[in-house]
Amino acid sequence: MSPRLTRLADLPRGVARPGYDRAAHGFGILHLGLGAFHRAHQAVYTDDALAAEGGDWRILGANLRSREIAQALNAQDGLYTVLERGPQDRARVIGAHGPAIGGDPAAILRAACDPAIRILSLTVSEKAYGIDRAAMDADPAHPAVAHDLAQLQAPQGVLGIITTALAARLAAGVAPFTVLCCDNLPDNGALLRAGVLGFARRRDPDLAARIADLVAFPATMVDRITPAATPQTLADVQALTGHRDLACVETEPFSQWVIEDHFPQGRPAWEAGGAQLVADVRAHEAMKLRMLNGAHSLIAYAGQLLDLPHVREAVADPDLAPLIRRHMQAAGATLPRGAGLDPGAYAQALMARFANPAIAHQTRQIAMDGTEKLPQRWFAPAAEALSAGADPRPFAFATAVWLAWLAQLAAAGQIPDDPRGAALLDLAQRAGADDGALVASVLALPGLAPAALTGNRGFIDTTRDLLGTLRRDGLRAALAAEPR
Ligand code: CS2
Repeated sequence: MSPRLTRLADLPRGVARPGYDRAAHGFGILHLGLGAFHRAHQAVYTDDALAAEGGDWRILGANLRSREIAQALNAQDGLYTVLERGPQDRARVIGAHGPAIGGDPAAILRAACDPAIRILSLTVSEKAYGIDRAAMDADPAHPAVAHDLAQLQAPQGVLGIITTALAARLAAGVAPFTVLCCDNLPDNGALLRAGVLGFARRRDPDLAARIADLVAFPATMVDRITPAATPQTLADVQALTGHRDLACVETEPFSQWVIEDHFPQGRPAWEAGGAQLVADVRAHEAMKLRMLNGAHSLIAYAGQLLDLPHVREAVADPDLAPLIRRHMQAAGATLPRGAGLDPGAYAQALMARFANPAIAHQTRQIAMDGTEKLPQRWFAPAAEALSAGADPRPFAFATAVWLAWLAQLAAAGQIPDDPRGAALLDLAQRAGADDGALVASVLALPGLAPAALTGNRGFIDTTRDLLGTLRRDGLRAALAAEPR
């Protein structure tokens, strides 16, 4: 059996490795959310930054709940392999991580108070934050927020840990860390800032005021398609590196990171890895969320209905592909002009990335957590399309596909994999065969769709009619009937 990956010395020649002496660099980043995406994205940029310019910027990784990845990393001295799946698989071992924390919020809080930590970054997924996006405030109904408001000294959730750590640092005269949200949320820096301030206000208005004054929350656009690792990932990594690696990830060759350059306590030289440090990320972020992620969600639900397990099969489907392009075009048309974006070229590049034959990105995985993802992916651009006088039909179509998928699950008594799954199941079962009732009741879920959309008769009726066609004739027939 191959040895476990624990050191760099005996890796084969073709495997790239850290271009710096790991022991010579201290830790400067605490990262929450050790999922595959972080390991394939920010950690790689940090590895490049350490090689190019050094600094004490290695990453202390932590998962709030699960222990598995932290245990795997700890057994491997923090080392793991990124397998880049292109025309040829390429392996690279990342050295930026060190000891990791798994499922131990008290240890995370201690680490967050360490003066050496100057950046706290996050990829915890949309649903973990507990932010009421409509009110731009902490959501006291979110289980982690509710817990943490009651137990200020033993927080378990994102807002509680960040706020308690900042309070302790400020009280001790330690400079606050910069908070770097790397999740696919709209205006993610401002959103997390609003959540933290809302949480802090509930415990102490003075603390909230000091955080507002002193803490930076730069926004980011993050992008790298990173499917969950499978036994095949492990086997291919083992074949390339000669080592067993239980923390390896596979990803596409493409990677993009656009970061608002606001780091009062400094930052790694991420531009060495190709990151773009800019004054304002909003236009880039909207393009990515609406075109890439928006198309992804359409592909996910359509793929589930058509039995297409992977994104690459969806974009190769002659009926579906034109509507994926139509969706991207409609999303692209909502983007700000004069921001230097080229939505046409971006759409083309996306279709090529989605088609990557070496990447098996499951439609089932992307279909998760729709109520957390669709507001920024579909409903915000749909409302903007309406107010600009554009035809919102592509967004109505996507919405109808999602609702048809929900109805199909509900008919089988299955709860969708979504934080509001039980409510969705209930609404779909109550609506039964009534398309109008399903559209109206689901879109009326608080915070899901803007009033400009739910109050627009044309949009609602079009969605209802499309849902009717989808349920009566099936998605194939609906695809064929759609203008493109
Ligand atoms: C996907 C994203 O699962 C999903 O919802 O749309 O994870 C997507 O692959 C990444 O944002 C790509 O950067």
